[in-house]
Amino acid sequence: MAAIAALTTGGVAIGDSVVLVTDRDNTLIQDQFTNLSLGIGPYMFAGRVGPNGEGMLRRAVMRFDIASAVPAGSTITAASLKLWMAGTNSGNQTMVLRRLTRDWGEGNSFAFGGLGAPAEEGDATWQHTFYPTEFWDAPGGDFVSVVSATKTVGGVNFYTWGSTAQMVLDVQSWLDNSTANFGWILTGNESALQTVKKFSTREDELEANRPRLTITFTPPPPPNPADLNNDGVVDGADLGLLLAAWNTPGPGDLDNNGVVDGADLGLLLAAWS
Ligand SMILES: [Ca+2]
Ligand SMILES: [Ca+2]
Ligand SMILES: [Ca+2]
Repeated sequence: MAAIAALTTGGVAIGDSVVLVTDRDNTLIQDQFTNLSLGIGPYMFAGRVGPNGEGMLRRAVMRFDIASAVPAGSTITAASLKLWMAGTNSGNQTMVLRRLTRDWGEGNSFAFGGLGAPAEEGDATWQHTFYPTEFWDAPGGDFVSVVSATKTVGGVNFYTWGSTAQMVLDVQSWLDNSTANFGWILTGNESALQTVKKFSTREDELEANRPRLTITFTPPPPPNPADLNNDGVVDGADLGLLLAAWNTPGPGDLDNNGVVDGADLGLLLAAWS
Protein backbone atom coordinates (compact mmCIF):
# COMPACT_ATOMS: atom_id res chain seq x y z
CA MET A 1 0.00 0.00 0.00
CA ALA A 2 2.77 2.40 0.92
CA ALA A 3 4.67 1.46 -2.21
CA ILE A 4 1.67 2.17 -4.41
CA ALA A 5 1.02 5.51 -2.76
CA ALA A 6 4.66 6.49 -3.05
CA LEU A 7 4.83 5.62 -6.74
CA THR A 8 1.92 7.89 -7.50
CA THR A 9 3.70 10.84 -5.88
CA GLY A 10 7.17 10.23 -7.23
CA GLY A 11 8.50 8.84 -3.96
CA VAL A 12 10.44 5.64 -3.50
CA ALA A 13 9.18 3.15 -0.96
CA ILE A 14 11.53 0.76 0.83
CA GLY A 15 9.58 -1.55 3.11
CA ASP A 16 7.86 0.65 5.64
CA SER A 17 9.75 3.75 4.70
CA VAL A 18 9.16 6.32 2.03
CA VAL A 19 11.26 9.09 0.54
CA LEU A 20 9.41 12.23 -0.49
CA VAL A 21 10.53 15.28 -2.45
CA THR A 22 9.01 18.62 -1.47
CA ASP A 23 5.66 19.32 -3.09
CA ARG A 24 6.36 23.03 -2.72
CA ASP A 25 9.29 25.13 -1.60
CA ASN A 26 10.10 28.81 -1.70
CA THR A 27 12.14 31.58 -0.07
CA LEU A 28 10.84 34.43 2.07
CA ILE A 29 12.95 37.42 0.99
CA GLN A 30 13.03 40.31 3.42
CA ASP A 31 12.31 43.55 1.56
CA GLN A 32 10.35 46.57 2.69
CA PHE A 33 9.56 48.08 -0.68
CA THR A 34 9.01 45.29 -3.18
CA ASN A 35 7.52 41.80 -2.99
CA LEU A 36 10.08 39.22 -4.03
CA SER A 37 9.93 35.46 -4.21
CA LEU A 38 11.56 32.36 -5.69
CA GLY A 39 8.58 30.13 -6.39
CA ILE A 40 10.05 28.02 -9.17
CA GLY A 41 13.69 28.94 -8.80
CA PRO A 42 16.16 26.05 -8.45
CA TYR A 43 17.44 27.34 -5.09
CA MET A 44 16.12 28.49 -1.74
CA PHE A 45 18.07 30.54 0.77
CA ALA A 46 18.37 30.94 4.53
CA GLY A 47 20.43 33.36 6.61
CA ARG A 48 21.43 37.00 6.24
CA VAL A 49 22.88 38.26 2.96
CA GLY A 50 25.76 40.72 2.59
CA PRO A 51 25.80 44.47 1.83
CA ASN A 52 24.88 43.90 -1.85
CA GLY A 53 21.52 42.65 -0.66
CA GLU A 54 21.33 45.37 2.00
CA GLY A 55 21.94 42.78 4.69
CA MET A 56 18.40 41.45 4.49
CA LEU A 57 17.19 38.07 5.70
CA ARG A 58 16.23 34.97 3.78
CA ARG A 59 14.15 32.08 5.14
CA ALA A 60 13.44 28.86 3.24
CA VAL A 61 10.01 27.22 3.44
CA MET A 62 9.24 23.69 2.34
CA ARG A 63 6.36 21.23 2.48
CA PHE A 64 5.99 17.48 1.88
CA ASP A 65 2.71 15.74 1.04
CA ILE A 66 2.81 13.16 3.82
CA ALA A 67 -0.78 11.95 3.59
CA SER A 68 -0.48 10.90 -0.06
CA ALA A 69 2.49 8.62 0.67
CA VAL A 70 1.96 7.19 4.17
CA PRO A 71 -1.17 5.09 4.91
CA ALA A 72 -3.66 6.77 7.22
CA GLY A 73 -3.44 5.41 10.75
CA SER A 74 0.30 4.68 10.52
CA THR A 75 2.65 5.45 13.38
CA ILE A 76 5.65 7.53 12.30
CA THR A 77 8.86 6.20 13.83
CA ALA A 78 11.54 8.37 12.18
CA ALA A 79 11.79 11.40 9.91
CA SER A 80 14.89 13.03 8.47
CA LEU A 81 15.36 15.86 5.99
CA LYS A 82 18.24 15.89 3.51
CA LEU A 83 19.15 19.09 1.68
CA TRP A 84 21.86 19.86 -0.85
CA MET A 85 23.69 23.03 0.17
CA ALA A 86 24.85 24.40 -3.15
CA GLY A 87 26.65 27.62 -2.32
CA THR A 88 27.80 29.92 0.48
CA ASN A 89 30.35 32.58 1.36
CA SER A 90 30.47 31.70 5.04
CA GLY A 91 31.67 28.90 7.28
CA ASN A 92 29.71 26.87 9.81
CA GLN A 93 26.29 28.23 10.66
CA THR A 94 23.52 26.72 12.78
CA MET A 95 20.45 26.14 10.65
CA VAL A 96 17.16 25.58 12.47
CA LEU A 97 14.00 23.85 11.34
CA ARG A 98 10.61 24.79 12.81
CA ARG A 99 7.00 23.94 11.97
CA LEU A 100 4.99 26.54 10.07
CA THR A 101 1.50 27.37 11.35
CA ARG A 102 -0.01 29.07 8.31
CA ASP A 103 -0.48 27.92 4.73
CA TRP A 104 1.66 29.53 2.01
CA GLY A 105 2.20 29.23 -1.70
CA GLU A 106 4.57 28.67 -4.56
CA GLY A 107 3.85 30.79 -7.65
CA ASN A 108 5.79 31.20 -10.87
CA SER A 109 8.45 33.68 -9.77
CA PHE A 110 11.85 32.59 -11.06
CA ALA A 111 15.44 33.61 -10.49
CA PHE A 112 18.67 31.70 -10.01
CA GLY A 113 19.99 34.00 -7.32
CA GLY A 114 18.94 34.96 -3.83
CA LEU A 115 17.87 38.47 -4.82
CA GLY A 116 14.71 36.83 -6.08
CA ALA A 117 12.18 38.01 -8.66
CA PRO A 118 8.92 39.96 -8.47
CA ALA A 119 6.31 37.77 -6.78
CA GLU A 120 3.72 36.11 -9.00
CA GLU A 121 0.17 35.27 -8.00
CA GLY A 122 0.16 32.70 -5.20
CA ASP A 123 3.79 33.19 -4.19
CA ALA A 124 4.91 33.40 -0.58
CA THR A 125 6.90 36.56 0.18
CA TRP A 126 8.24 38.09 3.40
CA GLN A 127 4.82 39.73 3.85
CA HIS A 128 2.53 37.36 1.98
CA THR A 129 1.41 33.80 2.38
CA PHE A 130 -0.18 34.04 -1.06
CA TYR A 131 0.72 37.14 -3.07
CA PRO A 132 -1.03 39.55 -3.45
CA THR A 133 -4.03 39.01 -1.19
CA GLU A 134 -3.05 36.93 1.87
CA PHE A 135 -0.54 37.76 4.55
CA TRP A 136 1.46 36.26 7.40
CA ASP A 137 0.47 37.42 10.87
CA ALA A 138 4.18 38.10 11.41
CA PRO A 139 6.24 39.21 8.38
CA GLY A 140 8.89 36.56 7.78
CA GLY A 141 6.54 33.64 8.43
CA ASP A 142 4.28 32.24 11.16
CA PHE A 143 5.93 29.32 12.92
CA VAL A 144 6.14 27.72 16.35
CA SER A 145 9.00 28.57 18.69
CA VAL A 146 9.79 24.92 19.42
CA VAL A 147 12.76 23.71 17.37
CA SER A 148 12.21 20.59 15.28
CA ALA A 149 15.88 20.07 14.44
CA THR A 150 19.17 21.93 14.12
CA LYS A 151 22.17 21.26 11.91
CA THR A 152 25.53 22.92 11.54
CA VAL A 153 26.00 23.72 7.86
CA GLY A 154 29.43 24.53 6.47
CA GLY A 155 30.63 24.06 2.89
CA VAL A 156 28.94 22.68 -0.20
CA ASN A 157 27.58 19.24 0.65
CA PHE A 158 24.52 17.25 1.63
CA TYR A 159 23.18 17.95 5.13
CA THR A 160 20.61 15.95 7.09
CA TRP A 161 18.34 17.20 9.87
CA GLY A 162 17.08 14.54 12.25
CA SER A 163 15.57 12.21 12.81
CA THR A 164 14.46 13.96 16.02
CA ALA A 165 11.51 13.32 18.32
CA GLN A 166 10.03 16.68 17.32
CA MET A 167 10.32 15.95 13.58
CA VAL A 168 8.52 12.66 14.20
CA LEU A 169 5.76 14.56 16.04
CA ASP A 170 5.53 17.09 13.20
CA VAL A 171 5.21 14.43 10.51
CA GLN A 172 2.71 12.42 12.58
CA SER A 173 0.57 15.53 13.00
CA TRP A 174 0.73 16.18 9.25
CA LEU A 175 -0.35 12.62 8.54
CA ASP A 176 -3.21 12.73 11.04
CA ASN A 177 -4.36 16.22 10.04
CA SER A 178 -3.18 17.01 6.54
CA THR A 179 -5.14 20.28 6.44
CA ALA A 180 -2.63 21.66 8.97
CA ASN A 181 0.42 20.50 7.00
CA PHE A 182 2.23 23.73 6.14
CA GLY A 183 5.71 22.26 6.33
CA TRP A 184 8.86 23.66 7.91
CA ILE A 185 10.73 26.94 7.79
CA LEU A 186 14.53 26.82 7.74
CA THR A 187 16.33 29.76 9.32
CA GLY A 188 20.06 30.42 9.49
CA ASN A 189 22.33 32.80 11.36
CA GLU A 190 20.31 36.02 11.30
CA SER A 191 22.65 38.01 13.55
CA ALA A 192 25.59 38.52 11.19
CA LEU A 193 26.04 39.65 7.57
CA GLN A 194 26.81 37.22 4.73
CA THR A 195 25.74 34.07 6.58
CA VAL A 196 23.27 33.01 3.89
CA LYS A 197 23.30 29.44 2.57
CA LYS A 198 21.86 28.31 -0.77
CA PHE A 199 19.93 25.02 -0.99
CA SER A 200 18.49 23.14 -3.95
CA THR A 201 14.71 23.15 -4.38
CA ARG A 202 12.44 20.65 -6.08
CA GLU A 203 13.02 22.62 -9.26
CA ASP A 204 16.74 21.75 -9.35
CA GLU A 205 17.41 19.93 -12.63
CA LEU A 206 19.53 17.43 -10.73
CA GLU A 207 16.96 15.16 -9.16
CA ALA A 208 19.38 13.86 -6.52
CA ASN A 209 19.79 17.39 -5.14
CA ARG A 210 16.12 18.03 -4.46
CA PRO A 211 14.93 18.24 -0.83
CA ARG A 212 14.15 14.79 0.51
CA LEU A 213 12.23 13.68 3.56
CA THR A 214 12.76 10.07 4.60
CA ILE A 215 9.94 8.74 6.76
CA THR A 216 9.80 5.35 8.44
CA PHE A 217 6.50 4.18 9.82
CA THR A 218 4.51 1.26 11.19
CA PRO A 219 1.35 0.74 9.12
CA PRO A 220 -1.95 0.27 10.95
CA PRO A 221 -2.99 -3.34 11.56
CA PRO A 222 -5.11 -4.78 8.74
CA PRO A 223 -8.85 -4.71 9.39
CA ASN A 224 -10.26 -7.85 11.02
CA PRO A 225 -12.95 -9.30 8.74
CA ALA A 226 -14.82 -10.59 11.80
CA ASP A 227 -15.20 -7.01 13.03
CA LEU A 228 -18.43 -6.65 11.08
CA ASN A 229 -19.30 -3.16 12.34
CA ASN A 230 -15.71 -1.87 11.99
CA ASP A 231 -15.42 -0.54 15.53
CA GLY A 232 -12.03 -2.10 16.19
CA VAL A 233 -13.19 -5.04 18.35
CA VAL A 234 -14.89 -8.37 17.70
CA ASP A 235 -17.66 -8.65 20.28
CA GLY A 236 -21.36 -9.16 20.87
CA ALA A 237 -22.36 -6.46 18.43
CA ASP A 238 -20.63 -8.36 15.62
CA LEU A 239 -22.12 -11.63 16.83
CA GLY A 240 -25.59 -10.06 16.68
CA LEU A 241 -25.04 -8.95 13.09
CA LEU A 242 -23.90 -12.44 12.14
CA LEU A 243 -26.85 -14.14 13.85
CA ALA A 244 -29.31 -11.71 12.25
CA ALA A 245 -27.99 -12.81 8.87
CA TRP A 246 -28.10 -16.55 9.65
CA ASN A 247 -28.74 -18.67 6.55
CA THR A 248 -28.41 -15.65 4.26
CA PRO A 249 -25.46 -14.51 2.11
CA GLY A 250 -24.33 -12.09 4.83
CA PRO A 251 -23.07 -9.98 6.47
CA GLY A 252 -20.90 -12.39 8.35
CA ASP A 253 -20.09 -14.88 5.60
CA LEU A 254 -16.50 -15.01 6.80
CA ASP A 255 -15.50 -18.09 4.78
CA ASN A 256 -17.10 -16.66 1.62
CA ASN A 257 -19.10 -19.80 0.81
CA GLY A 258 -22.29 -17.85 0.16
CA VAL A 259 -24.15 -18.47 3.41
CA VAL A 260 -23.83 -17.48 7.07
CA ASP A 261 -23.74 -20.60 9.18
CA GLY A 262 -21.91 -22.44 11.93
CA ALA A 263 -18.57 -22.30 10.16
CA ASP A 264 -18.73 -18.49 10.14
CA LEU A 265 -19.84 -18.44 13.76
CA GLY A 266 -16.75 -20.48 14.61
CA LEU A 267 -14.50 -18.02 12.77
CA LEU A 268 -16.07 -15.06 14.54
CA LEU A 269 -15.70 -16.67 17.97
CA ALA A 270 -12.07 -17.53 17.18
CA ALA A 271 -11.44 -13.84 16.44
CA TRP A 272 -13.20 -12.64 19.62
CA SER A 273 -11.40 -9.61 21.09
CA1 LIG B 1 9.83 25.84 -5.50
CA1 LIG C 1 -16.99 -4.92 16.05
CA1 LIG D 1 -20.11 -18.97 5.28
